[in-house]
Amino acid sequence: MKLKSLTIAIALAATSASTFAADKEEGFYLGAFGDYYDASWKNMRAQAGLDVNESTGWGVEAGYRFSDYWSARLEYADMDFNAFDKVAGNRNNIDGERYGIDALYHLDGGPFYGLFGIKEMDVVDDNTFLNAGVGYQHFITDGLFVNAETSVYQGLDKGYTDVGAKIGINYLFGQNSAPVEPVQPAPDVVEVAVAPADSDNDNILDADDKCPNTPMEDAVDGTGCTLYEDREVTTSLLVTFPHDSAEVGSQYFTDIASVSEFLKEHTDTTVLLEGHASAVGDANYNKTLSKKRADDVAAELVKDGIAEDRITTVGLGEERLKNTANTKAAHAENRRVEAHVKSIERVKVKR
Ligand SMILES: [Ca+2]
Ligand SMILES: [Ca+2]
Repeated sequence: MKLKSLTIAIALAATSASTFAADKEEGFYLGAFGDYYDASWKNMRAQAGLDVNESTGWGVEAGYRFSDYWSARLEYADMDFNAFDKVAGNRNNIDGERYGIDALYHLDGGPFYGLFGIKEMDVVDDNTFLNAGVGYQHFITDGLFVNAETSVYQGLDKGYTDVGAKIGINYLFGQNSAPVEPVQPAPDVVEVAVAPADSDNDNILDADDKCPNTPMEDAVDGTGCTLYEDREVTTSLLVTFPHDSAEVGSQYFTDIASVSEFLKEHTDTTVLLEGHASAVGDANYNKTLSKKRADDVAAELVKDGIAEDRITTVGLGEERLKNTANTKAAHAENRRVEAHVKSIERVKVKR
């Protein structure tokens, strides 16, 4: 039952929530332990009729930790076997000793370890054993640690196969007790693949687009900006007059107002008003009359708010007859003021 208790103790130690103080520095250690050994040696030859059973005891060990992974130790155990003398028919205790050497391998440098060793056991007579086992260490401070382990022992001289267990307390010398700065893990950089955006859908990616938010209907250039083209825009005016008159009929005011609008819209333009007369009458008189007709139309433009310096008037008299026939209709056609205004507009190219 003692073995069972020790096995439970090992299991408890192994499931301890405490973590092993990792990265132990190399160093010398000393320990003491409680020992249990389950022998079932029947009729020992050195003393016929003697059965040797389990032992409890204590021991000491001295070891050296070479690295995170490897330790070696010397062990001495003072054992106290329970024996039954079948000849005398009585039970008694028999002292024993165990001493030897073990090598320990610490899994991942952590709290669990495997061990193997060779032992000499002196109970009634000497026997040599090879042993192998597993154990667990728990560091209470940088140096102080407890451990629990169990081993299987195989006798080399006789066919004994036994099981033993130990619980110990130890001190590992030479540990640096300075607190170790926790190393903060570098934050993970999350790389998200993003399709290149074309926010205004003009087929020029945002990275190359110098004009964001281009209207959908506009054609764009290679930099994503609206394309423009030059377009000629024109307006014209024809005002006719009664015979020998320079008075502008009110029916033309709307046409004149639309020319004014054009001039206001295209501020870089000027207007040339050409006054004409029919061939009826004196040519010089007609020239003066035609000039007066042009000036009167100009006055209407000025009334509309057009600056005088944008207006030029010329009287061409009967020099450029529109209709050379000598009829009443032809004469009426020739009594006129003409204007043609053109401008270049920059207009958007549509997609
Ligand atoms: Ca774009
Ligand atoms: Ca754009």
